[in-house]
Amino acid sequence: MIVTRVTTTPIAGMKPGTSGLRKKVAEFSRPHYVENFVQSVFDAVRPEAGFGGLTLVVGGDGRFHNREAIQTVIRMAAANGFARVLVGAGGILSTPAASCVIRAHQAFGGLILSASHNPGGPDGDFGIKFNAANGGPAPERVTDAIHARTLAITEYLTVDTPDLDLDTPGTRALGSLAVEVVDPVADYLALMQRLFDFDALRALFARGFRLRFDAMHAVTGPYAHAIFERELGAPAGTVLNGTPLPDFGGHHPDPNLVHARALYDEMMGPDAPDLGAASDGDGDRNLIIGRGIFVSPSDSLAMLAANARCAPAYAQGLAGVARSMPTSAAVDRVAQALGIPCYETPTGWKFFGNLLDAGRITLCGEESAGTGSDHVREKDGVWAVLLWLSILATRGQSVREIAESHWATYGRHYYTRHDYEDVETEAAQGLMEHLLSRLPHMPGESIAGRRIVLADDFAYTDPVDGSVSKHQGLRIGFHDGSRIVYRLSGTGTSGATLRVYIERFEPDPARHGLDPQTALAPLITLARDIAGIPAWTGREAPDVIT
Ligand code: VG1
Ligand code: CO
Repeated sequence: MIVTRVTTTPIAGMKPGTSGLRKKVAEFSRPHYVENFVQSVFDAVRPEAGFGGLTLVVGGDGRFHNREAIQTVIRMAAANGFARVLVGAGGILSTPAASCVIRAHQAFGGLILSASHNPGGPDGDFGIKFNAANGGPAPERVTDAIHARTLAITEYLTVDTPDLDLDTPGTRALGSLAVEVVDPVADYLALMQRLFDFDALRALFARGFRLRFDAMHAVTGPYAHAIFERELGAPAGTVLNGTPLPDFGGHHPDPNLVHARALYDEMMGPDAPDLGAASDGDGDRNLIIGRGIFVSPSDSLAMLAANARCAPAYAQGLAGVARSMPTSAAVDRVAQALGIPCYETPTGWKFFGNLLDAGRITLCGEESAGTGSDHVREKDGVWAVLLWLSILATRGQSVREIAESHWATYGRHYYTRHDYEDVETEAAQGLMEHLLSRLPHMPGESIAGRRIVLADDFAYTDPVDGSVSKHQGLRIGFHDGSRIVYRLSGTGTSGATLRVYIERFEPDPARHGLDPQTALAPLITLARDIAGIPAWTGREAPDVIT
């Protein structure tokens, strides 16, 4: 095997965002693009002794360009001296499964090829992220080093070989590199069997419980078919859109109330199943809808935390919990009642890694439909559904009953997120900068009858390693505990997306049955006015409301 050193020059714009590097497929298809980024990752993380003896995990969500990129990564892994590559058959590994495989096989790390909830296909998005030996997304220190390297790169290493067969399980040699094509589901299924009582869940389905899981033609199809239908005995047809397609069937694999509308409508309909769920492109998100009731991700996190003991893995209780800053404080109330710590981190799963590794938290989540635990180092869509199923099986109640009793106990955090997508970048930045400049004067002011008690630019000091992350979103808090947060997305690939997060606490059970848009209407108006959203963006209304 002859290693080729290919001369290259830096390509601008390779700064990983909230979750890896995401760009249009057209950009990733440019000569040297994937190679430059992958070599920069290798250069940034290479141990002093090199990659000899080490294992790299590779897989993706099956989107357009997945296979081409995997072939490139494998050649470069061989040239860079790795001993072994584990690759999911068909190039498939969901993000949580990749995390699981890295941990189960003591790999050095992994490259996950996905742009997650972003659309796919030739005109869609592609992405790459590096996960470390703990199975979790590289922390900022590492992504900064990768970015620095992309700006200084002069060459990459590869080998000249024909494409490898990625579909037939088994081990093949590429020079001194062993390429093992593995079942993408096996390790993950084994882990789920250790965490949950599969007999109890089988009994639930045997009693006629009805689940509808929309895999959105994305990566969770094979996992959902194997676990819900084959292992747990849910009837065929439980899993919808279960075959991963390179363009996700032309749909946007984002499990929200806009893109998973058909599931939502079915769950609100006359003969709705007991539980409706969906996951995103790379399988790390979860949408939870009960019969006639949508459970917001922030509420879902709180309800999972309050009921986690229903699954064997969490029967001993939780060490602590964490949520991203824009996520509602519903889980904080559960933590307080349980007498366990609750951490508030910036947006992005990488910020949970240290807390999980240190054993400070067991469960964590984000308002963007991400929930997970210490079983892997990623959020995990199928896992969240299994935990919900465990709770429903143990409590023998409906999703609605569980939600309503939760609110009666802890109070309800009305919550919504309004997204303004593909806004002109300068306009979005102008809005944020202008707002930022006004924050220092805000505390003490009253607007529309609400007194501002907090106005800041959220910064986070990691309690484990002391690292500081600044500029993580603008927060405005009011005397009654209600809150507005503004952030610019770090996962988009064109223009800017402004996210506005709005929250209000309602202690009175007589007022827990409102539509969140109604319950939050005055705050929604306030959020628009404070930031001058129409004036800056030219938009009168958000594109997506969740
Ligand atoms: C979004 C979500 C964030 C999530 C990230 C990756 O980031 O808000 O909570 O961690 O996507 O999720 P942003 O910067 O666009 O707000 V995934 O499922 O796309 O990997
Ligand atoms: Co995702």
